[in-house]
Amino acid sequence: MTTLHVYSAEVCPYAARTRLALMEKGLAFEVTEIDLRHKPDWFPAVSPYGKVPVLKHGENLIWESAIINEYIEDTFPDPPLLPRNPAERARARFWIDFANVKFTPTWYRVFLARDAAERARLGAELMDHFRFLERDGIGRGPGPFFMGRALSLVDLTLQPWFERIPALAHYRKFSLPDECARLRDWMAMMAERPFVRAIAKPVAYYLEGYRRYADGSEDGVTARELKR
Ligand SMILES: N[C@@H](CCC(=O)N[C@@H](CS)C(=O)NCC(=O)O)C(=O)O
Repeated sequence: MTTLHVYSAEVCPYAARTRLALMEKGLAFEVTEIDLRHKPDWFPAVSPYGKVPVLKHGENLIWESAIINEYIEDTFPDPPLLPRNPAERARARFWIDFANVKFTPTWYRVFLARDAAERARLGAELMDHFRFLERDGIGRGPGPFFMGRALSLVDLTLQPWFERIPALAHYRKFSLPDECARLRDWMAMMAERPFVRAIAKPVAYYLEGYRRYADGSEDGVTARELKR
């Protein structure tokens, strides 16, 4: 079988998406951990944006976590991680887009904002994103997953940020809104999945990781994403 190799960083929630998708598919893969503050000289040849994750499948290099996960789904269709029905499949892709275009950018901006009023505004925006995920996302279907009874790429796309909510609460005093009961149940259920547990880090690890964003000492390697 052609080798699967992930260029990853333990700290990176985007790389977690890829590792989770591969594990949920039951695929064996190798990992190269990239030190994002001291990237190896050869890294630009592997990653044109200079980011993790990158998936190498044989001679194919695939970039960008959402595209990588679609590639994994296309190449290894079983077990399916997207609905078969085209309308449902499109809806799953919408939530993945929402995660990338709305949810995660606001998340990082809340950490990066230096001005208190701006932080409050962005925090309120993030709370609205949570409510939207609750009301129009997971709350629309029978659960327990975003797309209903089966785990999908939507769950794997969002879960890494929910695991990091303790850092949001610690540094910015925002958390999952009380009324997001379905999301709260989903978050607890996802946290118990064996592959999520296999790569989860203790809260102290995330607090240390987000300290640099929160105190303004550095823009943070993930937050460079906002400046693309
Ligand atoms: N849109 C990218 C974002 C990946 C990303 O921002 N990765 C960060 C780490 S979490 C990174 O590699 N940063 C290195 C840099 O920007 O120099 C994806 O979905 O894969």
